[in-house]
Amino acid sequence: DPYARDPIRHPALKPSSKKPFNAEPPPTLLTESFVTPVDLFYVRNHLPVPEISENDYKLEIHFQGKDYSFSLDDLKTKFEQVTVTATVMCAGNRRGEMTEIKPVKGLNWGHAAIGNATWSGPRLSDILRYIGVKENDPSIQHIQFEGLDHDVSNVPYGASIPFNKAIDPKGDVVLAYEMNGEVLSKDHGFPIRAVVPGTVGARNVKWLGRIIVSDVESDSHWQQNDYKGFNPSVDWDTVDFSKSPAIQELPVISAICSPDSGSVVKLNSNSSLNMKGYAWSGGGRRIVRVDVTADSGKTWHSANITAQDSSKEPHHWGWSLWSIDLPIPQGVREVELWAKAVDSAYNTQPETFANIWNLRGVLGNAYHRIRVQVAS
Ligand code: MTE
Ligand code: MO
Repeated sequence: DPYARDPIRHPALKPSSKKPFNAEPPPTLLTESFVTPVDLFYVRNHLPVPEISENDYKLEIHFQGKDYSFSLDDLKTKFEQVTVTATVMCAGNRRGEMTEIKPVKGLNWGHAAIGNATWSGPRLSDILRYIGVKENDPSIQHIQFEGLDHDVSNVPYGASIPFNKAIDPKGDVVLAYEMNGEVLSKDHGFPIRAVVPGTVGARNVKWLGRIIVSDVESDSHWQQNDYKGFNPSVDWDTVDFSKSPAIQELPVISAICSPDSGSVVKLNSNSSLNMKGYAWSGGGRRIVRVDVTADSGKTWHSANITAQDSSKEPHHWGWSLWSIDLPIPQGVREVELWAKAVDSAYNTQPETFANIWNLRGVLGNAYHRIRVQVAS
């Protein structure tokens, strides 16, 4: 069993698959802290967790026919060390809601396949410059990453990001060896992970083993034939993966984490209900507003942003937490609560999943709607 040496996980993580391990925490725990605790951070593995010894670890970089190699010590001492606050989210977060429209292919995620952390290590842009990569070199278009995890035929997990993102010091791509100030855990990529802020989880390659400076995207399955969006009418007979770009920046999203969907809630004495959630947007766009309604949009209220870091858009990589005491009409027994966020480019979320449905169930960012019963 290639999964026999996988790490022990926190019992609160709810698996949608055990081998490989994929799990998310209960949504109500997500809004308890701005920085998601490591052991409650969702896990999305495609393959067994690789065994890597710190002393033998080498990061290989391939550039113009040459291979460069860095030990963990090199990465920790040769370059300026930075700490970046960044949210990582799976493209399939909230897939379960999309499935209610029509089945899709993919793990059945709820709305907690997202987490916010601080990541520390050297900047990728500094390392690339160190080996002689020039920012204006027209022959370089993509930076490819390979993980040290591989399938039974020895094919590693792989992905790539645009060169512009990688070489831009303000792009804040970090080769992290620490998460929330602790040594990176096995599930989250020990000893080194590429953290690509503002970019879909799939490109934040864990157990980073090799970087390839290239004119083309990664040819991996995950870059070419997965993690792409499609027209809602495209099905498995008509889909052509070569026609859609690989997802990089993610669109604006929000979700209600408390109360729990389907729960029985008690109103405050002034007939209001406390609601909490997260909101985030890709590409370094900050959340500027979260709107909520208890009457299907007749009346919208703006929630209070309760936690957000001070970095400025378009380099704002962390999520925002929000909270509101929302007035609930008197005498109501059941109420539907909706939330939608607005980012610093005034992008907002689509109303429903019906018109953004896609066969892989990715990019599910419609208004979040939950129903709760009101206790008498
Ligand atoms: N990196 C490697 N090497 N192998 C993987 O399976 N999964 C990717 C990405 N990086 C993956 C990987 C996907 S799809 C996501 S959503 C994130 O890691 C999940 O990161 P996490 O497990 O730290 O939350
Ligand atoms: Mo993912």
